[in-house]
Amino acid sequence: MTPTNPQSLETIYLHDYQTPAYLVESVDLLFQLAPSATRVISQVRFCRNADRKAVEPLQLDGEQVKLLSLKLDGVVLDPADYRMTAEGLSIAEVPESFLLEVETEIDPASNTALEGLYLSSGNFCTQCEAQGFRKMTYYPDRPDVMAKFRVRVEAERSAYPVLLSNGNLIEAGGLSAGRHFAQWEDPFPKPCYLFALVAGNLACIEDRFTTRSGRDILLQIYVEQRNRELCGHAMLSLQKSMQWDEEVYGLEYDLDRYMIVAVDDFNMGAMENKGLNIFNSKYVLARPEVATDSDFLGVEAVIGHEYFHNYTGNRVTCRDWFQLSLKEGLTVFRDQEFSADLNSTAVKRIDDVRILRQSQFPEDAGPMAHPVRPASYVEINNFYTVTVYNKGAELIRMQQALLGREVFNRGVRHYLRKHDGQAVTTDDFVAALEECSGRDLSQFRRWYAQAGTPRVALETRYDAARKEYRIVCRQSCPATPDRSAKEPFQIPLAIGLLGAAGGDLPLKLAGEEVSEGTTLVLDLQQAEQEFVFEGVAEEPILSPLRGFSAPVILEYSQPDEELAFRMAHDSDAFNRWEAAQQLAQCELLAALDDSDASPLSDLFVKSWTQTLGDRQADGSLLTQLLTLPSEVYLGEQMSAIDPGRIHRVRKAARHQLATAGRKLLLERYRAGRDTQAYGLDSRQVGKRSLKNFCLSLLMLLEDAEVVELCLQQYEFAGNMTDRLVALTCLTSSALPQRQTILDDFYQRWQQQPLVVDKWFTLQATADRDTICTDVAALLEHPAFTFDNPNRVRSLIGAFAAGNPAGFHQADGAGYRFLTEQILLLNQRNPQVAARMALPLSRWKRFEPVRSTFMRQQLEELRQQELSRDLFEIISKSLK
Ligand code: 7ML
Ligand code: ZN
Repeated sequence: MTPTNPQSLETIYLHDYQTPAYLVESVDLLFQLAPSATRVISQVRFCRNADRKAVEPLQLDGEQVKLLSLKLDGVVLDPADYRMTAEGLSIAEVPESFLLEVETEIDPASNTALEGLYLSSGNFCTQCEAQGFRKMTYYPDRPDVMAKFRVRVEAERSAYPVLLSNGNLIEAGGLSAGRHFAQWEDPFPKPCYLFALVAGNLACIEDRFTTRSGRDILLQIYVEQRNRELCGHAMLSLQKSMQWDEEVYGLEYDLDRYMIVAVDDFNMGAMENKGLNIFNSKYVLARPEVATDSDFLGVEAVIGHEYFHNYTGNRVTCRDWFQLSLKEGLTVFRDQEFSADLNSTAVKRIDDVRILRQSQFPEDAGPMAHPVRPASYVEINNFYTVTVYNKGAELIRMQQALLGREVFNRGVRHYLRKHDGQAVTTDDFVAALEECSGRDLSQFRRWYAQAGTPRVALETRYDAARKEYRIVCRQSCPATPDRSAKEPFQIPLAIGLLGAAGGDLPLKLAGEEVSEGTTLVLDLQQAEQEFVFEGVAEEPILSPLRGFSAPVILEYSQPDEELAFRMAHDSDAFNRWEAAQQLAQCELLAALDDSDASPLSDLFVKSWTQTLGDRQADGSLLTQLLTLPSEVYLGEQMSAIDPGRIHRVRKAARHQLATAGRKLLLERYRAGRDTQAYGLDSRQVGKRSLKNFCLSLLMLLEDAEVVELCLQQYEFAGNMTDRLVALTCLTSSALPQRQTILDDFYQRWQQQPLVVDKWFTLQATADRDTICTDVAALLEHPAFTFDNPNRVRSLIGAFAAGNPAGFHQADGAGYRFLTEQILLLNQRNPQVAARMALPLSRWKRFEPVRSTFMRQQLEELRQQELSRDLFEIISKSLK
C-alpha cells in the first residue's frame, strides 16, 4: 500500500492539463520474468514536443520499482543528474532527441494490488489502466503519449510455456538454462495503459474470422488447462462482435491475431489491451452446468465491450483521464446496442435503466457525484464509475436521439476517421457529430460538465374545443459537490399519445408537419418550454420519456387508471414496464406509512394478474413487467431511507401477489418447465426466466406443494440457471433441508471458483434475521480469501450492496462488519477496498439512527492510515 502522505493526496485538475513536453518515438521493452525479482529493461526514444521552444525537464512516472540503472544516449546518469520522488523521476536537462535506457526490478509475487505486473494462479499478467505501467518501469504514464512498442519476454520454459504481448509475434526461441523468449511487435502506436504481457502455462482455444475484405484473423482464447471446455460461448461472442462492428459501423479488425486471456484474479471486468485482452474469468468461462443465462449474457456483453474498444479507445484514445468517458461511455453504448440487437431491445433497455436508477442516480445525488467529464480527482481509479460509464453511454444515446440514427452513425464514423491514431477529448467527439450533422450541440455539452440528475416536471392540458394538447416542461437540477447553480440541459424527450382504443395517435406539433411514426422527440432546451399538439381528436393519454430517452427524473403524476392502461397497451414496451413500475411504486410508498398486510390495490393486482396471463408476450419481458421495483430503488424515493420498512412492505406485496396469483403462477411455472434440450435462444431464456420468477414468488408461501417443486427443481435441474434459483429460494427459507442442500451444492461445485462465488453470494443476500452472523461465519470458510477480488465481492460486496435489509440492520452490525473488512483490504488491494466503502458514503440519505451509525464507521475509517483510493472516498463522504 502507498501510505497517505500529503504529496500523494494532491488533487489533479482538468484545467491544469498541459501537452507532454517530450513525445516517444519507439519503445523497446525486455521482461526477464521471475516471480519475486523480474527485470524490466526499457529503451525509449524521446524527442521534444514540436510545440515546445524552451528546454523543459523530462518527467517520468514510476512507483514501487527499484531503479537499477539509468542511461541517456549510452551514458550512465549520475544520481545528481536527476531527481527522484515516490512518484517518479525527472531529468532536468535532456537533448532535443535521445535514447533513454532504464533498468528496474519489480516483485510480481507480492503484488496484491493487482496493478502492473502480478501473478494469478502462478501465471504472469498485467493490468495497466489507468496508471499501472508506472509500477513496472519509469515512463511518461499518460494516455496522450502514444508509441510503437516492441516487447521481448524471457522466462523459464517449463513453468511459462506461453509468452504473450501485444501485436504480432516476430520471433521465438530457446535460451540457456531452460529459459526461452518471444519477441512481439505492435504496429499501432498506443498509450502505455494498453500494454499487456502474459506468461504462463495456459491452454489455447483457436478459431478464425474472415473479415468482409477477406482477411483471415486468428482468434485465440487462453485459459488455465482445467477450463479449456468452457470457452465456446466466449469464442462465439467474439465472432459476433466482429461481425456486428463491421455491419453497423463498417469497422474491420486491424491485426492478424486477436487474443483473449482469462485470469481468476482481476480487479475489474476485463481490459482492452491492443490485440491481447485480459479478462476476469467470470466474463469468459461459461457452460450451462456452471453458468446462468445472465452469466452468458454478461460474457457476450463484455467480450463485445472489449472488442469494440479496438476502435473506440485504442485507435482513437483519450487525451487525459478526465476524458475517460470518451472511450467508456461510447463503448458501453456500443455494447448495449450490440446486446440489444442480438437479444431483446426492450429487455436490454429495462436492464440498463435499472442500473442507471439503482446506481447512477444515487451516485449523482451523493458525495461522490461528479460530471461525466470530471473536473478533478485525487485517485483516478475511483472514477471508473457508473457516471462515467453508464451516464456517459446515455449522453451518446441522447445525441443519437437528437440527430437520428443515420446521421449519428455517419458522425461516429467521421469521428473515428478524423481522429485515428490520436488522443482526444469528449469535446472532439461532439464536434465531429456537429460537423457531420450541421447541428449546434453547444448546449448539449453541458451534460458532460454538470453533475446531478435533472428533474423534468410535466403539466398537460387538453382543449377539446380546439383539439389541442399542451405539454409544459419545467427542468431543474439539484446542487452537487461540483457546483450549485446549473444551466438548463438540452433534453431529447421522446413522447407518444395514446387514444382510448389503445393505439397511438398521430402527432402534429403546432407549425410543423405531421411527424412520421408514433413517437416524437421533443427538443427541450429552456428551463420552461411549452409544446402544443394540433388536431388531437380525443383526450390522449401521454406516454412520456419513451425508451427512457434521457437520464432524468420525470415528475408527472398520472391517474392510476391511466398507468394501468399504459401497462397493458403502451406501444413502447419500455414504457409498459415503466407504467407498471410507477403504479407499484406509488402503492408501495403509500403503504410505508401504515402496517397493512396487503399493500397493493385491487386495480394493481388485477392488472398484474392480467400480465401474468399473457401467453403471447416474451418471457423475459413479462418477468420484467411483473417484477416490483427493487428495495434500493424504492428507498431512493424516500426522503430518509428506512431499509427495514421497505423490505417488509415489498415482501408483503410479493406475498400478496403470490397468494392472489397462486393458481396462475403454478400453471405458468409448470408450462415453463423444459421439454427440450437447453438452449440459449431468447425464447428459451425467456421461458426459464418467467418460470423461475413464478417459483420465487410461490416460495414465499412455503406450502408443501411448492416446496416440493422447488426441491425437485434443485435436484433435477439440467442447468445452473434453474439450480441456482431453486437454491436461492431455499436459502432464504427456514426449511429443515436448507443447510444440507447448501452443503450439497458446495460439495458438487467446489472445484469451480465462479460457482463457489455464487454460493457465497446467495448466502450473503439471503433474507434472514441472522444474516450478519451468517456472513461473518462465512469469512471463516476455507474457500474464502481476501486475495481474490471476485471472492471478496461475492461475499462482502454482495452483502453490502445486494442485501439492503441485512446490511442496514438497525443496530449497525452490518456497518461495523464492513468497516473491519475494508481495513483488512486497505492494505492488500486499495482499489477493491475503496469500492467496498461506497455503500457507507450514502449515510446522509438514511433515517437518523442508521445514518449516525454509518457516519461513525466513516469517522472510524478516517482515523486509520488509508490508501489514496480509500482516503478520497472517506474524506469526500464526510465533507
Ligand atoms: C464496463 C471495465 C473497467 C472498469 C472494463 C476497467 C474496461 C477498464 C476497462 C462494461 C463492460 C465490461 C467492463 C467494464 C468495466 C469498470 C468497468 N477499460 O474495458 O472499461
Ligand atoms: Zn471499457
